[in-house]
Amino acid sequence: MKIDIPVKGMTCQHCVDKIEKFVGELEGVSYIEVDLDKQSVHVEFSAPASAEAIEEAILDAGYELG
Ligand SMILES: [Cu+2]
Repeated sequence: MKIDIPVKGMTCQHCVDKIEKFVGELEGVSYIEVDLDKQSVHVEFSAPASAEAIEEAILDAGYELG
């Protein structure tokens, strides 16, 4: 599955690294691309990962959903 999640507060490469770390730790996530200009995170995944788990990981990283 592929989703694009609007995320607030990402400003720099540090934010990109942090999002990639937290979301990348989820089993089933195969690809992450953070777009700072669009304030959006593109994720490709399969089970057991879920959209809810990915959103939770973004919140855990310290960012807000847009
Ligand atoms: Cu940053």
